[in-house]
Amino acid sequence: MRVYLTTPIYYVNATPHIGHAYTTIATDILARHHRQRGHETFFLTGTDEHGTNIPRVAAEAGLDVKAFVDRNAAAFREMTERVNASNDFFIRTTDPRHEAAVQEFVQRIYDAGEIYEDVYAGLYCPRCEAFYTEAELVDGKCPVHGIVPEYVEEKNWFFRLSAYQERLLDLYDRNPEFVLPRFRYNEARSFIEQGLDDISVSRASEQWGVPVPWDPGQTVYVWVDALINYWSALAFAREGEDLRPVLWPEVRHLLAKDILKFHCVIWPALLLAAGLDVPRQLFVHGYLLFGEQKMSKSLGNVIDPLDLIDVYGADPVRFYVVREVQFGQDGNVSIDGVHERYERELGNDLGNLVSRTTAMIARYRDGRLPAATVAGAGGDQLAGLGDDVAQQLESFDITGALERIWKQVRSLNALVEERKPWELAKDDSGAAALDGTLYELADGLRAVAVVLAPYLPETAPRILESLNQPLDLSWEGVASGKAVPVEGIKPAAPLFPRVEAPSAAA
Ligand code: ME8
Repeated sequence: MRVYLTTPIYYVNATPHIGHAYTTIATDILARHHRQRGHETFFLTGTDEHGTNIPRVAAEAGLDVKAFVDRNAAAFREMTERVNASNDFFIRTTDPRHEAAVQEFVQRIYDAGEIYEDVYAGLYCPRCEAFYTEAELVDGKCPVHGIVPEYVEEKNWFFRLSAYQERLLDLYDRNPEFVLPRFRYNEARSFIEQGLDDISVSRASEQWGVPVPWDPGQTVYVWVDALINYWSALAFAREGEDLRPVLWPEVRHLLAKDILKFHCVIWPALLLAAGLDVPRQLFVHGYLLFGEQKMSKSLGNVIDPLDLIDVYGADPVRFYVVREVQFGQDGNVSIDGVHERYERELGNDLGNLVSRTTAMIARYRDGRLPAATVAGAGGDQLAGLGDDVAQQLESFDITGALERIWKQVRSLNALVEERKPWELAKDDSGAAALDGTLYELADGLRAVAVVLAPYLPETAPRILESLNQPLDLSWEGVASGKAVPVEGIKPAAPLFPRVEAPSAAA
């Protein structure tokens, strides 16, 4: 199986906030999971650096445009690294190789007769880099940014999007899982069904962009330029190799609902026009809200993921965002919430279980984990875990899969309470039951570490280390009885040490 996963490429008009980190983290969890299962996996993220807004914001910052985009692209790259994303490449749309690919792509569509010249007159939100009709505005303002759009009138090149309605509807009807979740599929499909207008794919007044190859006085509309990254990157992401024949169209795009129309409607149409295959699948997630509002730089209500990572580390932040908000829905996030889950779930449920298990093996068995001799009284504790999680992650249910794993953590904790190893340790009659119980706990934790590794890539190896188990994260490990007999297990240091509560730290 081949899996090519993408995040949107983020605008460098601002610096990253936790909403950007969110999509990157979710995509990373899927990429790590697929690699674990031996699937050929490629994970792409990057930055969107053209558009009418960028020169303006650069000027406000008193910087040359190129210096400005370099600085902010570096901030996104840093965010990507700090959340511990395992991306295979980081694309920047100012990369000359991407720019050349954009020209080649639009030329194909032009040669196919799907682009024509006309006059554009209408409303444009420079923050969205999108055109709006009067009907789409809220109180005359952009529905996303709440700013009054600009009236634009210029000669543009237009793409015959309207001609793709039937083909798009057909695509949706043949692939009921083309867009997930289902309500987003319905949203995209009904948008297409309402009828599509041709779209402007060039700007006459903007120099900061990729020149239209047959009319170099104009630049390619930033959204067309940006979408093409998913295709262009494959040509040069790996030195000396063209991955396009290998990985296209095995692509799964992840994005939030703000950019559904561009990805679920315009992008497949552009691909069809260029004679290319449409993406395999798209997953549209919701918004992280802060104080019930969409977090965004322009609204000024953002959480900086790096500040949180400084305090809690990357794993707890990764864990929090996908656990707190059902992936696909909107949900509130807060700094107190991060702290609460850090203490209660990571510290108590998981961290203490590792501490207790290793401490009991050290104390009652002198650090020795015997081979599995006693079948657990409760049957196979781990039955179904691997299959359930794999199935949920295949349908992008990142939150559901994590809950399934947490159920396992809770049942291991329940096992300790039920079997009471400290009582079994009182005399020899309990020796076999104690061996069996300690084995089940260690083996269960080992399997949990493997299945959790995509979510907690730093913590998982530490769990295996504390149990002196091989650092093998392959999927086969998500099953019972794979813990190997070892010696020298010591009481583990806390995985999630105490952190000052945010109010105290502030
Ligand atoms: O739209 N909650 O870039 P962008 C959840 N350059 N996700 C959020 C979020 C929030 N509050 N805020 C941002 C662009 N995101 C274009 C994309 S792709 C060819 C071009 C995430 O910087 C989410 O993935 O505005 C959303 O779709 C994306 O950042 C928008 O990033």
